[in-house]
Amino acid sequence: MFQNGTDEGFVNPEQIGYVGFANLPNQVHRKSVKKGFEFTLLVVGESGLGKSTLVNSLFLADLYPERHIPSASEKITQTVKIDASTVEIEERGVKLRLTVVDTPGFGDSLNSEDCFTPIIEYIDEQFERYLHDESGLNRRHIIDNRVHCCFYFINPSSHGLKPLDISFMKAVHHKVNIVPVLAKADTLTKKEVLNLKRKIMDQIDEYGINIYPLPDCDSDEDDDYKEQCRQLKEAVPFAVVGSSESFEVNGKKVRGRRYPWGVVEVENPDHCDFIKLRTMLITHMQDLQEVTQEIHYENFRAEKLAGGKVVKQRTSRSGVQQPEATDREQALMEKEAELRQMKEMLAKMQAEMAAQKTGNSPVSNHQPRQNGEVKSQNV
Ligand SMILES: Nc1nc2c(ncn2[C@@H]2O[C@H](COP(=O)(O)OP(=O)(O)OP(=O)(O)O)[C@@H](O)[C@H]2O)c(=O)[nH]1
Ligand SMILES: [Mg+2]
Repeated sequence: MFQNGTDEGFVNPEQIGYVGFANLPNQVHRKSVKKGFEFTLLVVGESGLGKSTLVNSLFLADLYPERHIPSASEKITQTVKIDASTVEIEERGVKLRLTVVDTPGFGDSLNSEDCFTPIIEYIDEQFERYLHDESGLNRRHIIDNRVHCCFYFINPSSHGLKPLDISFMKAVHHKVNIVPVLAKADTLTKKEVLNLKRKIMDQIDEYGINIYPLPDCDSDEDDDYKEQCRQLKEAVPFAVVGSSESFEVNGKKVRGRRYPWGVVEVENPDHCDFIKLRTMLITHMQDLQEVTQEIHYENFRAEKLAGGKVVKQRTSRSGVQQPEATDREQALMEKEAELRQMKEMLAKMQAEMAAQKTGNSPVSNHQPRQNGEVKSQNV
């Protein structure tokens, strides 16, 4: 049997045929369940690493079993533009509006940073639109298209991260939750996967790249959940295999890749981390949304309020700490406090004047004014 996994005994917590987001109500209160979840996933990386194939295997094809699945002859073609597809799905009464944003892979162009500029612009545009809608009148029905998670695909045939991988991740790590993915894991042996994973994590540390930190689970969670969290953390970067074809293995139809020596099964946790990646996304969907709102969006908003001036970026959540106020926000808050004080003073003075006219003072701590003069305040 072809084995390429990194951890044995990982149990898919969901039933076959379900994506698993029906468990989301456990993560949030009822109001958002009624409204439904909005989630956007972005896939980025070098060209030909299997991004389009993976997102198709991950959600889109699975969600519509009755939908036409392309045969080998109509395979996924090279992605040439940023392509967002949205599906609205309902599982056991829970609604999810899922947008998958597929991007053209980085090519071999000399000025490679050019190829990721449109992706960064896309992320910023979604923040911009949200900020605009949030400051508008109809704030109840804002559609959240902000990018909540970015799968970054790493080439399995390089000996770790390339300079382009590092510069892309550093350019966006304060804008989006990065989840690194080791592409085409079927091209590596089990030992090679482990070594490459270690190397990539070392480089992520060394270059100060902030990837999405999978949250720790509470001590009162059950042991199975704790074990699942541990295995998910250990699997980063997730070594994945994608395929748009299905084969029959032991009488069961499975999505996979056929080799002369056997079939690599996409959804077999012993073969790759595909199921772990999907479980991670579902289990931490709520957290990914919160980090997007509290850190990445706040960074964007702070920078906007500072008039484009670069402000100190927050890259992680520390407890319940509120985002740092920028100089401009601070100045605004001080002005507001000043204004409030002046209004109070004015009201007090008017009350005193009225009391003097009627000859009785309503203010117990009334102080006689010098020369009976009231200075006008410039509010
Ligand atoms: N061995 C192997 N091949 C894969 C895997 N996933 C996809 N492929 C193949 O790799 C080729 C490129 O796949 P795509 O999904 O188009 O790659 P992409 O990253 O979307 O490429 P661009 O759109 O150019 O960025 C296709 O021939 C796929 O069949 C995988 O996990 N393992
Ligand atoms: Mg593609």
